[in-house]
Amino acid sequence: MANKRSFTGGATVLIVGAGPAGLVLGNLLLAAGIDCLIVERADRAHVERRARAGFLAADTVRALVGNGLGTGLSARGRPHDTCVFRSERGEFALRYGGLGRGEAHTVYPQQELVADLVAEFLRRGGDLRFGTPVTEVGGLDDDRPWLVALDADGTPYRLEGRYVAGCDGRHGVCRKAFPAAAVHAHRRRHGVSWLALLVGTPPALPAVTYAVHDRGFAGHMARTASVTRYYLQCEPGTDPGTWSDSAVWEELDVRMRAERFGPLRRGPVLERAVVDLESDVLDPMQYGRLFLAGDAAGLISPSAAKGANLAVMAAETLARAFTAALHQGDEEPLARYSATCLPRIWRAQEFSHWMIGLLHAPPGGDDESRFLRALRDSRLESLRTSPVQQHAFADNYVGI
Ligand code: FAS
Repeated sequence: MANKRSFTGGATVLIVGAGPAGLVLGNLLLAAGIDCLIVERADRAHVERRARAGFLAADTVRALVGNGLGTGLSARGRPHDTCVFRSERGEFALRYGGLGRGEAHTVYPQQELVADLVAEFLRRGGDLRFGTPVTEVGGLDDDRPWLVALDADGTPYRLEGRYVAGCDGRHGVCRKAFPAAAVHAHRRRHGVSWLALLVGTPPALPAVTYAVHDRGFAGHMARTASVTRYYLQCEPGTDPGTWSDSAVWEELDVRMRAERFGPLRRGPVLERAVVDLESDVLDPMQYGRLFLAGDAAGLISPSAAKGANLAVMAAETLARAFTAALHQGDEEPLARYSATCLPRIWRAQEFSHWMIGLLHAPPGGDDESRFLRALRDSRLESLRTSPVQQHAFADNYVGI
């Protein structure tokens, strides 16, 4: 517990984490005239440079543009309405933008969105404390929850508020503040790992391209006019440093079948990291005066590009609930926060799980592996041929 000297006030809503969830929440609360502050352990440059997602769903774009947070993405975001699937059988393009709800994605790198949200939060007069790790969250059953943060020279100080919003990601301090008996964590390791690559070349292909191959999955996703995201399925536990640039391009050529469908644009690999595909969902997403949003409330595999979109959905839902409680004294939306978000989170989890089955199957020669590969190919074939499947795909791929 921090000593008396370091108590320095607080705000009505204390937000931990300056990712998409925390920043969207903070901006919406300020717009509603609710004072809040954001504490972020990393420095501003790191937060604004961290490359992650890049596909914003139509609901997310509406929420951002509708709340005055879409200037950057409206100016520099690019519409995306088609994805391509490649396998031994050939290649097909699915223009999902004309199916289902008839909506498309917007390609806009998460780090650019985060930079826009930081600038807008500060322009709205927000208090955003970078380089300020939170070490403890407490008082959740009282009416003045608090958190302990470390200032620039590591001195702990305490902040108090009416509510705490835990937007500090999967490994943050907030989800750990939930008493074990108060929450159920649904978890799944999918047994699949991806080498996540950022390369310094313009996108080689006009659309997201998913390549199914017996050597493992490969994927191509645009990010900006000069940077492209690639994924290569790899062995769990792989050291990304063992993949040289030339090894990366040779393997991408094989799995993307460049010989058959055309060359990829080679260039320097800017970033490489291994992502183990795993998912978890915390239920409920709230305990006492602490409310979780984004990855803090649940992790979703990047197989269907839902992570950042779910973060914005939860932040918008939480902002509305805080506003109802603080402006109208209506606590119902807050009480129903988890019940409002969880069905959408599970729907996204279900689709992400389906995508993992669509894109991966074990390579082995045993009966089970051959059976799972045949299932994967049949799923792909019905997506290629069945209008019902295509509409369902479009609805889930863009919708939340
Ligand atoms: P974030 O993790 O973005 O933000 C949490 C913030 O809390 C961070 O800034 C962190 O520094 C801060 N924090 C943590 N602990 C703290 C503490 N104790 N005190 C103060 N601050 C603290 N999704 C896709 O859809 N497509 C992708 O291609 C994709 N790629 C990804 C690649 C990687 C490597 C990762 C990790 C995720 C990727 N995701 C992707 C998912 C990603 O987009 C997340 O879903 C999204 O960042 C979630 O946003 P937030 O919940 O705001 O959490």
